[in-house]
Amino acid sequence: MSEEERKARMRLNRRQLMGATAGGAALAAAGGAGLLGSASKAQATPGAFNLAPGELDEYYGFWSSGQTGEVRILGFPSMRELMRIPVFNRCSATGWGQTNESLQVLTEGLLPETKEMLAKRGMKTYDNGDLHHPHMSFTDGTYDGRYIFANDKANTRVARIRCDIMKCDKIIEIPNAQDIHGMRPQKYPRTGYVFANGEHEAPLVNDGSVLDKPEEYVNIFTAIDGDEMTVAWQVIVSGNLDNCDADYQGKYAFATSYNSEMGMNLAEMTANETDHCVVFNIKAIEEAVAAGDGQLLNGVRVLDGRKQAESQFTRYIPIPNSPHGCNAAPDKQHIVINGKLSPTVSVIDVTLVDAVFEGADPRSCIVAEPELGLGPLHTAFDGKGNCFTTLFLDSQVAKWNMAKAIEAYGGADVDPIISKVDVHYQPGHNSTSMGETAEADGKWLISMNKFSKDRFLNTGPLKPENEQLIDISSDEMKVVHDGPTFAEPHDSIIVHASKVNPVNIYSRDDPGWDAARQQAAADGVDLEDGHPEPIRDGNKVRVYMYSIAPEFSLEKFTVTQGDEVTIYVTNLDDIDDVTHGFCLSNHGIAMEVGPQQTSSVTFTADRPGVHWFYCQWFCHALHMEMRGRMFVEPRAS
Ligand code: RUQ
Ligand code: CUA
Repeated sequence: MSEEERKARMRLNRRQLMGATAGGAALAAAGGAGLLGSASKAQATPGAFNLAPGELDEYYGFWSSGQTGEVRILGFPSMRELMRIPVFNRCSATGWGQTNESLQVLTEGLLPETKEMLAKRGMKTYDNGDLHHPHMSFTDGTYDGRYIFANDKANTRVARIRCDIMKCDKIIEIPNAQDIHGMRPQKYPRTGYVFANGEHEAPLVNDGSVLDKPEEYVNIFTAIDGDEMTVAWQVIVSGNLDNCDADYQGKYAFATSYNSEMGMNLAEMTANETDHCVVFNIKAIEEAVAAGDGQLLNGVRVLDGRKQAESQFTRYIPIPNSPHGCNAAPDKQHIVINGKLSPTVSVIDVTLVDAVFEGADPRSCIVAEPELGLGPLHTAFDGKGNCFTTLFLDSQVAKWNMAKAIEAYGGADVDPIISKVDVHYQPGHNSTSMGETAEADGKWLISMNKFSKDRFLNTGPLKPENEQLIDISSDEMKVVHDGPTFAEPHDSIIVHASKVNPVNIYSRDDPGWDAARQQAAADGVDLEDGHPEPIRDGNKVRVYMYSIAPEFSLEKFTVTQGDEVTIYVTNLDDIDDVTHGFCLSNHGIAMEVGPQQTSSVTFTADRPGVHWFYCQWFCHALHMEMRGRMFVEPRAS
């Protein structure tokens, strides 16, 4: 339809929505809140976390959900859950994992052998994921609001979320590696690379020719091109890679590595007194990749950076047994390696790493190693020279001073620990406001505790985790809020709201439904016009409709039993917050269709009869009336 016609249709629709038709003004108010003007947007009182109704948070929190497989958006510091972004999981509300558009994201990046394995099980993609680490893209050492990247430890994948629409647009499976765990974007000059740790070791060519010969197993460090979402290069390393981070110079990436023994069981894995932080020399690796060194495996250039290879790609810095977290400080100079089995954290000075690559003792870049307590897992920063380390076994967070820790390591008689606070219970990750950027602002800390035990009403044997909000604006840390969460927020980032600018309405040019656009063009249909009759193509039938609250453009359509039906719905409303849905009852079909979005879904119409479809996102006073019928004619036998 022409732009004029489209606008005319929408103007008409606005009048209806405002109550000129049945339903009345009061009912109309229940739909289309955006029409009535949004409430004034009050900013919270500085330092307050319990916001008044209508007040907006100062930060976005992007939260992992562990084995749930999604990313959650929280308002922070209020800790109100604002949105869930399905990624590796399935979502009944939005149709993620069911619409053709989401299936494309979920399937296009899978390895051929994975697709083959799943097809034998009647599946198109994995149903599950284990999403640990959501991190935003950087430009010049701080968040740039473009993307969130996240790992899937369960099925060796990395996903990207577009921050303009807050939807996942790419998922790739990482070849040659096993179980992506630690994952961080390059901080400088920009992202750039997304570094991804393969946690578990396996034969490099894992085709069954090598089984119980651990001496032939390897671990893989991967650099992904975050713009293209393709694997840029990989490096073979010794030991299991755990967490990682990048420096603020764009020269090195760092990864904690446990099990330098390459043991297969607990006793073997913890036999040695020391493990490592592996440092990756980005320039040396890029030069070797450009020169075609190493081997090409599954389309990826793989270099040998194992300890015994003594290459210029890596250095192995000895760290006390089984380090876990790896955190670059906002001073742009220090990397904190968290001891886990050792009560210490080890501080690397990035300015001393060049010398290590030139032959200096690998430990010569360690400038502090304060003993903080039992089970240090992760460290966050306030941008004022202080660090906050979770102590898993002690159920505490320790606040300590970087400069004092360095002085103490040099022999001075100073205690770097400033204070400790009890958390409930067993903290893993923690995050500070803007703390993993050069703009750390030292206002808030979140401690993501693995156990809540008695902190909330009993929910049966499975209990929520507990996140505690801690005010870090003074030396004495104050726990000010408990927040229960479902499985399992490993990690989070706290991003100032000024960095994130999502749109309210999709652009009709959005690449998200390119395939639908192409199919419609091939069928001679304009997605915005829909088509009065299903378009038949053998036993494939395509149904094109649009929606404007509170109507679908088709009140009925007819297909034949056994047809493979694809329904395209284009939401022509361009009003904030007027999302429609398409739910086909008794067919397991439901999807979200946001303002100006096109969504599609394909299924086989196997049930003769009358089947209602309806809009399942409350959109209008006449939302219940937004429905239509699919007739399935019995196949002539
Ligand atoms: S790493 S605590 Cu993925 Cu610590 Cu979860
Ligand atoms: Cu459209 Cu509810």
